[in-house]
Amino acid sequence: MRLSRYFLPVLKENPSEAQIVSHRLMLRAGMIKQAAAGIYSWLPLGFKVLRKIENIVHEEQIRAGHIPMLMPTLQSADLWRESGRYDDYGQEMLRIKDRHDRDILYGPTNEELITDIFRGHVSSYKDLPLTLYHIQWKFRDEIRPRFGVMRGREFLMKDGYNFDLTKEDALHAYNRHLVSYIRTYERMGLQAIPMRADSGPIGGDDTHEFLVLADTGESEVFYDSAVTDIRLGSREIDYDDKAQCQAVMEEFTSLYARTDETHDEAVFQQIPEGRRRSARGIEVGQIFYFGTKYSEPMGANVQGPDGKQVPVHMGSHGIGVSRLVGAIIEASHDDKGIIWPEGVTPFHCGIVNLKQGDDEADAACEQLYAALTALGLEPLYDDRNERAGGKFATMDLIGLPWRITVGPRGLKNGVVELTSRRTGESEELSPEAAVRQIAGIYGRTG
Ligand code: 5CA
Repeated sequence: MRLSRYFLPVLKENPSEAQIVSHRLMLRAGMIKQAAAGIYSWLPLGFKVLRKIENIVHEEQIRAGHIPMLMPTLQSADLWRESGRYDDYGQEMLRIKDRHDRDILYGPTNEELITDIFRGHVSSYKDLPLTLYHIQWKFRDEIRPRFGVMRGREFLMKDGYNFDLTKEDALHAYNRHLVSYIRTYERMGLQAIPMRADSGPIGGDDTHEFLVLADTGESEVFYDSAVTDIRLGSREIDYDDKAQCQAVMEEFTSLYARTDETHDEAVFQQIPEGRRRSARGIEVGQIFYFGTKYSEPMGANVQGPDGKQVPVHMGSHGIGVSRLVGAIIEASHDDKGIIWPEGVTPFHCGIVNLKQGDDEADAACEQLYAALTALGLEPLYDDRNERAGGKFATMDLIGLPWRITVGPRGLKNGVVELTSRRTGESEELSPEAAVRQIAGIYGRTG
């Protein structure tokens, strides 16, 4: 993409309505624009990051054996009456009447709808286990939408639902989700710690929230500092291997880590004093096991091996896809702007032409652009007639992890400059070597 043809409405001034850094930077970098309270348009740069996050979520869900699909945003109230949640859900649910005076609602979550799909099509234990998921917009009429996409009213969520014959199988699904979620967050450059939490309106006893530690987080959390040393890394996971998934789950959840809802001061005090931490965190996901809470009232039964009808054991599992954009920025920025982790960056690198209109500089930039594109990479080429300072400031603000700077002086010596956004360190090297280095960073080979 060439910046002269792109739509990147960056703001020079700090928007006054933004209270936290991610909201401020998303507005300044031209990623989002508020459409109404808690409702946002995703401008091209923001949309690109959102799609990258979605893709990682899809890849890791499919790797774990879960099946993608798509359910609508609008749902019939009748299904929610069956589960008993239509009256329970309260004012967070946006209720609408259609022209025939029928009650519909904008889905805040999908337990009822997926259970209806399941009961309409599955009748035997032989079709289990089954985990279906989708990535779809949700609406919750939050009392206080705030912090931009972090607490929106309309927000994008990945929600998945497992159907199993037994509690034991359903707990394997729980563990599978826990492991796949950690892997998902690590690919985005995030450490999200699973913490024991409260299940709220979804229900059930077993639930973990995934929290990214950040001072601006809305949740109060308590944990043993040793929990922050655990990483999944590049280990091989066999998602069909119950024992392995359980072992990883236990590794990540045995140390004390809880949100304030489940915090137990007496247990907390047993941790060695130097390791006791209380902090704030951003909730980027939550997993639940709730057994037959929906299958029983809604009649989602299967025939078991003994011929008897039994309600299926279920759980649901959510990732805050749009909230993650803000969470990543909270975890990765400096006073100049965003610093994207390579896994989610909207463009792989920037190309800054210090002297637009100079034949040699223009030609060198075009060649870099073509070489990177040929490797399947997406560079953002700042080809505007702007001062170098302005170009650097834009690149720093939008946070591409790598920048190649091209100018007549360097080209005389056959070099361009490759700069890391994270460290600020620069290196002079030939254009070909710069392309090779960037290709290596993103695992592309020519
Ligand atoms: N049905 C279950 C799991 S699919 C469910 O709805 N879980 S949830 O309520 O915990 O939501 C899942 C994730 O969505 C949360 O962890 C959070 O990251 C994100 N989320 C929830 N509410 C909002 C909101 N108002 N704005 C942005 N993200 C939100």
